[in-house]
Amino acid sequence: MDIKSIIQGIKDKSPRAIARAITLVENGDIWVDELLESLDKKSIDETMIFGITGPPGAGKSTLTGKIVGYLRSLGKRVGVIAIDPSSPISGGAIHGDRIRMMEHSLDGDVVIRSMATRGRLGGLCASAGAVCRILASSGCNPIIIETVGVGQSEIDIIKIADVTALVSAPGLGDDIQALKAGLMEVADIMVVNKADKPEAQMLAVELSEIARDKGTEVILTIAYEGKGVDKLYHAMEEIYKKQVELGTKQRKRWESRKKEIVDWVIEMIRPEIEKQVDSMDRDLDKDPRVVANSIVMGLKKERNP
Ligand SMILES: Nc1nc2c(ncn2[C@@H]2O[C@H](COP(=O)(O)OP(=O)(O)O)[C@@H](O)[C@H]2O)c(=O)[nH]1
Ligand SMILES: [Mg+2]
Repeated sequence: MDIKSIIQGIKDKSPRAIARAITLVENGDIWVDELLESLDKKSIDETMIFGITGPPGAGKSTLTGKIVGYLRSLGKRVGVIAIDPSSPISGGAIHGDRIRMMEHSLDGDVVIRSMATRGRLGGLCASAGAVCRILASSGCNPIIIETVGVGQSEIDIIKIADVTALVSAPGLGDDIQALKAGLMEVADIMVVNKADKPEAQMLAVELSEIARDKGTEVILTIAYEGKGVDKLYHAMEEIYKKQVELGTKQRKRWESRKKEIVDWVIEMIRPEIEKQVDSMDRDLDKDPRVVANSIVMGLKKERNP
């Protein structure tokens, strides 16, 4: 497939063209800039990007699957980006997530892409941004990004989203503490899933107290029964619309773009630096920070000789 037919294929919603385009982005192909520049700016601007995050086991994938089902019933074309947090060692792709998404796998209007973190989140954030724009250009609206939210670095990924739902559930133990500490800042909506369990009410009360100051809504769901899913979706859409009215959506997008630019620059420079460092022998007894500084000085000199 040549670049022209990939570009046309994205417009024509061809699954093969979309997959090829994403692979080009992930492999850093030389044609990628031409491809990304050709994308439909209006669609990119108008596509809603929703984030679903929270600790493992909270029910994010189940919820995402049900939201997709709901959106399909409304006739919408949906993109899903599932960030796989597994290490290269476990290699454990999101097998369970694939199964939960299976019912949508034959639906041409559900574009699902899993992305692995492979230990480097900067590169992933950059690629995920580009993947979002490809999906938006192929007519997906909304796009849902599902990611585990445990560390600060994972939180960065979810900042690509315009509106983020933080999913928790009873019985997850200490994860709730981490959730309170780190993830509250990115949550536009709090979801207490597994509302079929009696302890869910307590958790909802607890989270409502924390969420009250920010005015964040708390929504109860039973993901595997699809209960509360439409309510959650419409709450996210409402927040998006409000953000558009207030101009906060655009501001958020610019911030996210700035971050993506930095991530891309680092990704692009990284191989050259790695090559330099790899071929190094005599400086290895020096302090690593000192060596790093001399490499950076060298880069600056190259630019302003
Ligand atoms: N009791 C109960 N279990 C649920 C509910 N939603 C999901 N689960 C189960 O919780 C487990 C984790 O779900 P999953 O969607 O993989 O969570 P994720 O790790 O956050 O993506 C699975 O076994 C689901 O079947 C719910 O509403 N109630
Ligand atoms: Mg999952």
